[in-house]
Amino acid sequence: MNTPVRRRQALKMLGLGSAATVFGGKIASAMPSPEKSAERAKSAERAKSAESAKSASGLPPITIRSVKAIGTAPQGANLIIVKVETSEPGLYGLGCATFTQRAEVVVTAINNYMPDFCVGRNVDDIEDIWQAFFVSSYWRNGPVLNNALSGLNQALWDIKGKRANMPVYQLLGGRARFAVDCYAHADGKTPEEVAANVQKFMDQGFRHVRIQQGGYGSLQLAKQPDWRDAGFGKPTDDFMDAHAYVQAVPKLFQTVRKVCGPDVELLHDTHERVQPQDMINMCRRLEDFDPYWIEDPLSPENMHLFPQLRAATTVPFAMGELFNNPNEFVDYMARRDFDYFRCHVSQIGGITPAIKVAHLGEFFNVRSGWHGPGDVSPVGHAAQCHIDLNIWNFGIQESVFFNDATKEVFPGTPEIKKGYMYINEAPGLGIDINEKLAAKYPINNNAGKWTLRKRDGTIIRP
Ligand code: GCO
Ligand code: MG
Repeated sequence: MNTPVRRRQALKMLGLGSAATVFGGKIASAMPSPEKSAERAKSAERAKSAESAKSASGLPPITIRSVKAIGTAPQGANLIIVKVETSEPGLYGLGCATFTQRAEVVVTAINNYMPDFCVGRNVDDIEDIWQAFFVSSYWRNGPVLNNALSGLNQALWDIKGKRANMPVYQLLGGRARFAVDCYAHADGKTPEEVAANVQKFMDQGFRHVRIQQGGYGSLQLAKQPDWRDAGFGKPTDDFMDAHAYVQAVPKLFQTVRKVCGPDVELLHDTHERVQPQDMINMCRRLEDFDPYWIEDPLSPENMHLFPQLRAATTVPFAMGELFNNPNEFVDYMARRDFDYFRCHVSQIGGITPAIKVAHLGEFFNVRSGWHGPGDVSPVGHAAQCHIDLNIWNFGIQESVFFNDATKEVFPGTPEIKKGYMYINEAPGLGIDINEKLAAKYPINNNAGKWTLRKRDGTIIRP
């Protein structure tokens, strides 16, 4: 005779899940097969980890639903943006993947390879996704794949900020300053013209100004391109006279200091175009003009000469917009061979590696000077602004004036006021893209003008 067993008592007694089986009276037959119980255990494990994942962040796991590249050139320079859409309707992230000289190759890397790699992955696992994609091609550390990875990485940080309902700099640890001090670019055919432009930026509130006379290497000073007369190379190739340039830079600094005074911080970019020994001589002649930094004094191929250069002069150095991978700069930072790292954030793979570079720099008193001209998109500028607000060893940020068309394509583009760059307090990176408007400015695939020659036609690292 079946005495009615109190339900809770029965469950305790049997320690089994489903009450239904008990009351059916058929206990023996209910025992699941070993496979079935293994299967049940596994899905219980998955559910438990999902459950624990959820409970840990308190937010349901969200996965990547799609990844695509958006190319646009509202100001002439090719800009590449990665858009990551998620399993949560309306939640997406943006990231900068701008390698302006080979933009279409980055688009291919993103559109043809990232969906297969990314779709279904948990958007929260930023570090894991970075490490996994970094080696997913086996051959790694190049400008194309690093830029693609950067776009994905910055987009995931954007998503995490939106999910946490806070700006990315807060996720990084909050502000270390109220705004991002930045430098402007003054150029001109003559030192006097450059000095006048420096004065204009000082009047706008800039405390740091980069001075160049006729762009990199002062090409207007170069006379008699014998290679061109000899029919060597392409007529469109550029011609530089390094001797004339090395003579001109100290005169440029002298004139600007005389006109603009001792207080304005003056930066100069030699763009790796001068032989190391000439660089030493030129820097020695600049010491009296107290430059804030001399940038890319050596090419990445000549990094081994940095200790010699460093020992020969007191001017501060900024290095690194051409760096791809850490091996190119870790030892030099550790030896304090330069004072500012100039990485192009998307070239090294995004916010995740950039934060690591910055933290490494803190221990060796090397400060930031992220690369930030017109071939870093407004999304990239926003991303590095979040980093600049947070890191202690911030140095200075390169700025660019985005035109109205660009600001329309990218609502939330960082603003510049009195020499400071400001991002908004919106969650994530605080910037968006108008894809319809972006399509109005298609990218182009010309190979760019980076062929520079000496008088005899020898190629100069540009
Ligand atoms: C800088 C850089 C740039 C690069 C350009 C290459 O200091 O801003 O040297 O001007 O030449 O970004 O595309
Ligand atoms: Mg530079």
